[in-house]
Amino acid sequence: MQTYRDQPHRDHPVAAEEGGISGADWMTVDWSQLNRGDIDVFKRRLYAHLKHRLARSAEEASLHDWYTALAHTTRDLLVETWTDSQRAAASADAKRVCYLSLEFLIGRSLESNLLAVGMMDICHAALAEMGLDFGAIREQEPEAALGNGGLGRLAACFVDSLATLGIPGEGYGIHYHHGMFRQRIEDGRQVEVPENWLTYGNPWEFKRPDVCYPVRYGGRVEMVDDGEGHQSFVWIHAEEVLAIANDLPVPGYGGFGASSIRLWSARASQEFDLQDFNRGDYIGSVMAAMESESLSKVLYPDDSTEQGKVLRFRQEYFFVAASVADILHQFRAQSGADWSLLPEKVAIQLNDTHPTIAIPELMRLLIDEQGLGWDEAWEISRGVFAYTNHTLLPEALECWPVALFERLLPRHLQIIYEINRRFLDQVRAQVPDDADLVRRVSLIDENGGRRVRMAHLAVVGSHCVNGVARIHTDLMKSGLFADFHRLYPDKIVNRTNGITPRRWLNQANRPLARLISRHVDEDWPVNLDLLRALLPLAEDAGFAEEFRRAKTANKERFTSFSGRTLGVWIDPGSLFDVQVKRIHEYKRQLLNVLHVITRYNRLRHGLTAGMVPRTVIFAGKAAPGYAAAKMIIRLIHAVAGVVNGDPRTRDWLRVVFVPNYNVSSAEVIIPAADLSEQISTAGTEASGTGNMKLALNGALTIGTRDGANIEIAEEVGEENLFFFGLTAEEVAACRSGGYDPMAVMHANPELAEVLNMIRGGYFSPGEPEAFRPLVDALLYGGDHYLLLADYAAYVATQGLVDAAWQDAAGWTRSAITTVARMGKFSADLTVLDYARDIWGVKATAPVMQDLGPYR
Ligand code: 26V
Repeated sequence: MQTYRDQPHRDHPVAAEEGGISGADWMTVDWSQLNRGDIDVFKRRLYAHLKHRLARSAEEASLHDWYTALAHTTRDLLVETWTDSQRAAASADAKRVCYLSLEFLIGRSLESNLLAVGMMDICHAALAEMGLDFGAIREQEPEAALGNGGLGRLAACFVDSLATLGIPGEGYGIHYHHGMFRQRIEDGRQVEVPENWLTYGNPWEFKRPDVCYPVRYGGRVEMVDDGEGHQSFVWIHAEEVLAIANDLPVPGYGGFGASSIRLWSARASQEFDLQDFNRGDYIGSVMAAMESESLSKVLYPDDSTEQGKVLRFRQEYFFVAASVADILHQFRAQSGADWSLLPEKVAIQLNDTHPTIAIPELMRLLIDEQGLGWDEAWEISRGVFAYTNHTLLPEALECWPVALFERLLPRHLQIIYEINRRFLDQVRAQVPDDADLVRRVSLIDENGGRRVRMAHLAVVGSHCVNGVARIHTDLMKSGLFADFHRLYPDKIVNRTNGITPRRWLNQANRPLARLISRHVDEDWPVNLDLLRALLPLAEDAGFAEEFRRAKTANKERFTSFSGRTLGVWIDPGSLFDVQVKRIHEYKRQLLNVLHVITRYNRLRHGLTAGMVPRTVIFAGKAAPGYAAAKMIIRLIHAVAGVVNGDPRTRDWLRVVFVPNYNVSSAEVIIPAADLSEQISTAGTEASGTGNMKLALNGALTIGTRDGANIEIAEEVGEENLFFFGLTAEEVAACRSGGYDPMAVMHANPELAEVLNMIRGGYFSPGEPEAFRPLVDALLYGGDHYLLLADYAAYVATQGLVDAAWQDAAGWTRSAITTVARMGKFSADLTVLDYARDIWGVKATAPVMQDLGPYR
């Protein structure tokens, strides 16, 4: 069997030109072995871009100019593999997957692309000879922050895996002009600032003005009778916008495969908006054009409700209509017009319900434009679509008002009604005399204003529905989708999330990656299970020492980052206790704060026995309209102010909030973590992926039995992490069994003291009431996420963490064991599982035929 290493490394243009090192492996290569010719060609290309693209000399060039030139030099290196792999997929006539996602949280691309094409060492050598600092140049790249958090980052990891595995397919999304807002902290409060990642252009993308589709809205539907009893429907639209493609190449690791992300930007449709619609009203027509272009202007933050967000609804249809049109266009070019073959050639994955309108859109195109009958169109459509659910929280489930559909997508509403009519007939036939079941599963929610339940449409219109961790999938079956599970017992399956080891270990954690590569088969970034070879080394004192040194190097890097950017001094010898994720009540950052204050009180009262110095690190954004989350950020800053300023405690306890959490800061924070906080109320975090990133970087987890934490524990062993608190079943029982948070407080004097301090203004002396609503929500608002119920267990378990930390050798043994056993969470394996059973597509990269014990 051929493996990755048996293959000659793909020739890069650089190497081909000079006949140089075509097989350079940046991980193991000795710098003295680098080919002189390759370094020189790299330099020449860099200068050429600087001169011809930017019209700058080396003397004049700013760091940003160097970044742009370097990005173009790198892009040249990956473009050949990219176009080759697209051509190969087309000529093989292979089935491909289209991953539809409103979010792709890509982060920066320079370093990951250089690593993927195996040119990092050449680049370092060239820059060093030119007197340039790669680290400083890298910092010039703005983040492609086209996502909110885990869901968007998952999409980016999956495309990375598609590329590395050589699976034909790509991502489809929106080319937002403004990505995720930047978070600034002023007076301890979050302030949102618009993000402008495109100010200087994006050197990675290829604009495709020729790949362009009209997207229509509004108007009315007319029925046409052909006189022979055959009726059809014509949608007379009122508005039109153009969707223009922008392609981002995504190179696979090792230079074999490649994938892409096609992002649509909105352009006004000239003839419609500027001539017919607004004839004679020049200013008005330009305004109308601006309005249509606003469609791709900004990413919506995960806010508390989607209700009434007309622009968001328009965005969803905009990218879906363009993507489905593009998919059909490519199918037709490749396979002709036998639409029954569509499911053999294309799989469309719906990343959450955001792209669910693709189901009625495909039905509309097949029936209204291609003349297929309903049954045939429905069979094709169900064969193509699969849906991933990412949350059980009721407030996050999309329900769009019927009135909005009537106004903007009248034909789609008709089709949804027809899907619903046929589906409910089938339900009545399958389960007679259960009117309540019909009400519960209907695609239309009739309570209050009528609304379309997008999740129900996604379930009915897909051949497969998946959850993102085992417990989440089980809860989908027993809770949110229980009725559907009874109706379609085989439809709901689990696909536990994964992360790309390329970015999250090989790139982000160079000290550990280098150490691993010295002891483990160098293919580990494409076969993460190879890390199991580290297991015997967990007992090796010499290796443990090197492992600790790698961790210390990462902690020092974080310390200098936080010193530089925040002016906060931290002791790299202290235990780095890290909670980085979106701020949300269900994730319970507030529970972490309750522990910090408890610890602070013990220190103030001289109860230091068994305690170790800790630095508690937070980072995360709150949705702009989410008052409680914003107040939690303010509280963290207030507590940090008191704790960090207290000479009695400052050597024992520090609190740091890193502003503007994003992919790039995650790459610095995560490798530095000793302890990973995964403390959501059991049953609320669908999976989590930060939990995987932190464990893969050698942090031990303190967490609840929630999401993927459960499967992480199964892999690394419960003895190597710290579980605490109520299980999902106990949470359900507690909520329905007269939970009394006030009684919990009265029974625990330490907890009472903490709550009184927050409530009484101890951390906000100038504004004593500032944080009262947070405590009142716990004591009088029912404490929906059961912070007080889990408090005592959490604090006690944090004590166990201190004790474990004092046994440095034991801690390191657990950390090494954790890293060694995280192979299951490579996104490659997750994507292969989707590919095999849900998409029916095949990987072509040779390395992935050898997958170790998992496959
Ligand atoms: C959105 C909203 C918006 C309204 C306020 C409440 C709320 C709560 C959660 C969400 C997130 C919805 C979808 C999502 O991002 N899910 C995340 O998906 C990740 C990838 O599968 C997974 O690891 C996270 O556990 C899950 O929260």
